[in-house]
Formats: sequence, C-alpha cells, structure tokens
Amino acid sequence: NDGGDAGTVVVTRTKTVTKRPNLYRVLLLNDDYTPMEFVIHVVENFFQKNREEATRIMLHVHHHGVGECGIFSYEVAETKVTQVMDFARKHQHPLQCVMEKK
Ligand code: TYC
Repeated sequence: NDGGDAGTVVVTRTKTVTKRPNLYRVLLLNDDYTPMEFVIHVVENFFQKNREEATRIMLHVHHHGVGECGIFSYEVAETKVTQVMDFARKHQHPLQCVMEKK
C-alpha cells in the first residue's frame, strides 16, 4: 500500500430515529343551554364527521359530560379549539371545547 486510501472501503449505516408526534384529544363539554342541533353542526363542520357520527358524539357528550371529537397534533388541535370557541361565542352559546394531551 502507498499510504493513500487505495483499498479502503467506508461503509456508512444510518440509524433511523423516529419521533412520535405529541397528540392531543379535542373534547366537547356538555352544558344545559347549547342546542343539540348546534353541537351536531359543529361536529360535522369542524371535525369532518357525517351526520350519524356527529349525532353519536353529541349524544355521548350530552349523557357523559364530555366526549372526543378527534385526535390531532398540537397545532391542529389548538386551531380546532379556537375555531369552535369563536363559532360558539358568535352564536352566543356557552359550548366549551378543550384539548388534552393523549
Ligand atoms: N345538553 C345540551 C342540551 O340538552 C346539548 C349539548 C350536547 C350541549 C353536547 C353541549 O357539548 C354539548 N341542549
């Protein structure tokens, strides 16, 4: 050998490091005043559920006090909460929407 790199083979192996995204549940809370129809509308329009699924979620919240509308990254969950809260306020309903870390 001449002291150069002739005959040297470098093998590089890469270890994949995957980071699971932090996920957040977006929840609706029950109250005595928000109309059922309004809640169904919210679930259909902000959480892309069909009428049947939206009705099921609304009734779950109505009977159990709280219910899940979806699971999202932090940014998306925060946007959903803001959109729902702004929409409820605009229509003068006390509907509450919150997020919690999964
Ligand atoms: N409890 C309300 C009523 O009887 C309906 C309702 C359901 C309100 C779900 C809020 O997140 C809610 N009109």
